[in-house]
Amino acid sequence: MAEHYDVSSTGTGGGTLAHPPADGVSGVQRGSRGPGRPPAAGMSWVPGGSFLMGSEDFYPEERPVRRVEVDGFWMDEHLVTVAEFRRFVAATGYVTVAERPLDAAQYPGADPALLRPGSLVFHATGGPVDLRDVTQWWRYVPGTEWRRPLGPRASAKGLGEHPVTHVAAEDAEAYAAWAGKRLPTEAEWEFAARGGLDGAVFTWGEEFAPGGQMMANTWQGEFPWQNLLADGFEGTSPVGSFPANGYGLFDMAGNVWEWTSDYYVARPSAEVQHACCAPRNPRVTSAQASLAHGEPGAHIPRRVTKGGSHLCAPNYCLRYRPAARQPQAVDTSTCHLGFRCIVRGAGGGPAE
Ligand SMILES: [Ca+2]
Repeated sequence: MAEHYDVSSTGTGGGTLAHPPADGVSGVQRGSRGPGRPPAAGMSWVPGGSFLMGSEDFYPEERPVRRVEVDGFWMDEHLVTVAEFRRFVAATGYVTVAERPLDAAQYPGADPALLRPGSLVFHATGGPVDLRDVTQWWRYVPGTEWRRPLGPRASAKGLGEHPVTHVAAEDAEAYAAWAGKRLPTEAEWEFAARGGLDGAVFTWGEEFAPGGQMMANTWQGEFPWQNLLADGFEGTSPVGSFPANGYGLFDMAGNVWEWTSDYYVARPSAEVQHACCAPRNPRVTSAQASLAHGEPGAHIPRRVTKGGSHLCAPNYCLRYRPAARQPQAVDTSTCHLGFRCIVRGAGGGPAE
């Protein structure tokens, strides 16, 4: 599992949401209708432009704020749903990573009873626990996969319009290829999530719940035991249950984390940080650079995931923000990680 930071240890404090004033929204073209018709139903045009990527105010891996430029692209308005993923599997016979037999050699020291196909499921604890020990609330549950996201014995009825979960990076890539789409880079994802509000803390502005309105499916209360459900959802929520952002995109914060195509590095490269002009369509393509040396599973490359989830709470993981990012081993699937796709505009974009 990816590491987490306690907000209080970063010196910001859970209540510190003020952000330095954005220096304008240069290059952002809000309300652009896009170049012609969408390439597929349910996609919004994200106009591209330059923006301030990252944040100085929360976790170290989001720093430094730097100006970055991306070209325009079409993006799925909502997360890929269970129903959509079902159509992909029906058409292709695709088998996800969580359904495949495990190679014991890849998991030295693992309990043989757990070396069966499955995925990670969250279990709330009975009370406060040591937040450094993720095994208190994450369990590998054999038999869990996208059709049975809550475990093999739990009902999956009524989840068709929820985001698909328990998908590893290659599952998301396979779906995207079938749909004629791509996964976004981290920069594309973050630009899209900001919805034209350059430098804002949240995808909708500076306040967590403006006028008392909940804007995303997150965790209210003390993680991982006290879920106050102020937003009405304990686990995932049907896509589009909360207002869209400035580019017409739903759930760009909360609900489930989203895979990107970039490998994870803790800091932007020196070229990106010190470029004379805003880097255009930056990406990280080195799997080697993403390895977490000295940690369990260090041989498995990690991708950037974005957006936070229904398990993100201020006391543990205040990551339902566009700048937030988290590494995830490419073969890992969980109950709070899904994806959405993009189609790059005629103007280009990063080479694949
Ligand atoms: Ca919630």
